[in-house]
Amino acid sequence: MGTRRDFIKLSAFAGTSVIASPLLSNENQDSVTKPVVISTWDHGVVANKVSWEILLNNGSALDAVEEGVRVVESDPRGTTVGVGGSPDRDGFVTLDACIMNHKNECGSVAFLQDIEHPISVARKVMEETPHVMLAGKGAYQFAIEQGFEKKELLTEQTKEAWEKWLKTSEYKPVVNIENHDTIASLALDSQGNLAGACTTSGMRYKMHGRVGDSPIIGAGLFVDNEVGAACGTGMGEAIIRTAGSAIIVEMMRNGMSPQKACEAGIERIIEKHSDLTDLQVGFLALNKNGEYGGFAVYKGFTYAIHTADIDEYKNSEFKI
Ligand code: SD4
Repeated sequence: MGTRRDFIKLSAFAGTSVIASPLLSNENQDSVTKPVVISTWDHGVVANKVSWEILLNNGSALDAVEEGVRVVESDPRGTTVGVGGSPDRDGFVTLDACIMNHKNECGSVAFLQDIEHPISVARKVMEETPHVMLAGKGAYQFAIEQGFEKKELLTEQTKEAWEKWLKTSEYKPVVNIENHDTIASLALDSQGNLAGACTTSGMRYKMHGRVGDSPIIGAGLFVDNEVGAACGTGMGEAIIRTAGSAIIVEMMRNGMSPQKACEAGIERIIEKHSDLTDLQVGFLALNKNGEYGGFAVYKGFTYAIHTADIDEYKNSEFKI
C-alpha cells in the first residue's frame, strides 16, 4: 500500500504530463501519465491516431474515443465493425455499441441496422434521452430522428462471403478465435477524465437477434472516473456471464494494477467455463494514473497504445 507521501511525490517523465493523484493507493500508482488512449486489435492503431489528435488539443476523452472508433466504423475493409461488418446468419448486419463518460453517464444501442455510426447513436441515447439503451427498430427510429442517415452496411465482399458460408457451413452461429474484432477504446484526457467506447457487428453469422457484450455497460465496457476503465473483446457471452469490464474496474478499485486486473478478469472467465474451445476473450484496462494493461485467454489478441512517450501496437500477453 502506498502512503500519503507516495501520492504526492512528483516524478518527471520527459514529454509526459505527470501530477500527483490522491485517488489510487497502489504503490506503483503515485503519478499520472496523460493523455493516454488504448484500443483493441490492429484497427486500434488508426483509432488511436484520431483520438490522439483530439487529446493533444485538450479535447475530452469522450470525444477522443467516439471519433477514434468512428473511423473504424466507416472502413468497409473491416468485417467486424460498422460498414462492411459481417451479417448474421440471415444476412442482416446488426450492430451493437456503447459509450461511457467520466460522469457515470452512458448510452448504448443494440441490434441496430442500417446506420453507419452506432457509437454516435449511443452517445445521443446518453445525451438526449433519460435511458441507457435502445434496441432494434426503436434504436433505428431514434437515430433517424436525430439526423442519422440510412445506409446499406452489407458490402459486396461480405455478401459474397456470407453466401458462400450459407452453402458450405452448418446453419448455426460460427464461433472461432479469429471471428471477433470489436473496436473498443479507453482514454484518459489531459483534464484527468476517463471515457470509453465499444462498437461491433458482433459474432459473424450469429443468430438473428443475438446481442453480445459490446452494448452492455459493465460487460463490454465500464468506466468509473475515480478508478479506471475496462473493455472487452471476444466471445461476448463469456464476457456478459462474468460482468467482465465491471469486475476489472472493481479489481482496480481494490488496488490491482490494470495489467493484474485484466489477468484476473481472464482467470475468472477460465474458472467459470468448463469448455474453453475457441473461447477467446481479450480485456484492456486503463487506470486514473494512465497505467494500462491487456490480457487474453489465447495468443493472438493485439492492441494499440498511445501516450506522450509511446505509440505502439502490441501483442497481448495470454493465459493459454
Ligand atoms: C460480441 N464481443 O459480439 C463481441 C465480438 C467481438 O471483437 O468482440 N469482436 O460478442
